[in-house]
Amino acid sequence: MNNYLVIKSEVQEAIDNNIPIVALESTIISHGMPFPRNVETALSVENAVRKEGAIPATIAIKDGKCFVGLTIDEINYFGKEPNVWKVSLRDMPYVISHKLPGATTVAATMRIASMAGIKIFATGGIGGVHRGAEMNMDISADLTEMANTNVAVVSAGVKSILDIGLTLEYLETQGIPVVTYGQSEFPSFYSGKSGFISPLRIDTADEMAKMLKVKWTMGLNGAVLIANPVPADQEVDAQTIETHIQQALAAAKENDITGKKITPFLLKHIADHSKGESLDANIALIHHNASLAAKIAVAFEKENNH
Ligand code: PSU
Ligand code: MN
Repeated sequence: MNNYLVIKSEVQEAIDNNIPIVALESTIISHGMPFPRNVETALSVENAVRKEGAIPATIAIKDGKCFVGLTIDEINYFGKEPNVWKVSLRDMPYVISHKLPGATTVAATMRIASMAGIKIFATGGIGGVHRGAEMNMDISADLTEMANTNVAVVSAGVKSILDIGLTLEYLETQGIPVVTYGQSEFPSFYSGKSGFISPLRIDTADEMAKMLKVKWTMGLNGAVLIANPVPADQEVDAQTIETHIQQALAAAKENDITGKKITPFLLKHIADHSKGESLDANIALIHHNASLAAKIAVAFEKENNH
């Protein structure tokens, strides 16, 4: 396995010395945001992790290897290069054996983070059960990966391009604890509200760390999905977003967009049609999630090593 992992020296040093680490994904850079804001965001999100006392490890695939921790040049490359694959679990062996450049989704990032021994991961939004899944069977591998891999995922909840209710049901079936930070309602990415009560609520990073320790010490394998509501002053009005989502879904149908292309297509459509406010909210909430993930990583390290 080590033949396929390249761990940046700063990250390796952190692993060796029990310094908290936060994994970050790269699909958001290559397929989730336009250049140059994708690169600016990837770099400033790394700084948000550092500010809380943890080391960032952005993960991507290149030259037949999984990179854990990227240089500024590499982040620039994944932000600019037009032919980067969106790599979920099923794409990993092909992209690696063909030495293609690949940006990793939540599922693939979790798996690679876990191979490197990293337990805490921050992202913007996860994949989930799509609207109409009872017909199209479109359920993200992010969810099945969370059932198996011991990495805590901090996100801003589930975007309403997905079916939030079905996604919560699926997470329950897979035995994945869903914990909202600091409020009782489960958030929906652009908005702190969703209309769904969160299955669990925790108000401090210390309590999150304690719960992670119990889960994994007991051999209860899999992720914890930690939902961190977008800061109130960055929320996008739910009705406005719903209108954009309806239009994006209609455009996807018209253009026959399905499979792995659908999530990036919907995100781009919404960003292009919302005068940038959805992109601003997206960037704000990723910083917010990275900070919380770093606080949890610091608390988790204390829980385990003191
Ligand atoms: N949702 C977002 N932003 C994203 C993604 C999802 O709000 O960037 C990306 C993540 O990388 C996630 C992936 O893991 O899309 C899910 O894709 P799919 O539904 O094809 O599994
Ligand atoms: Mn899908």
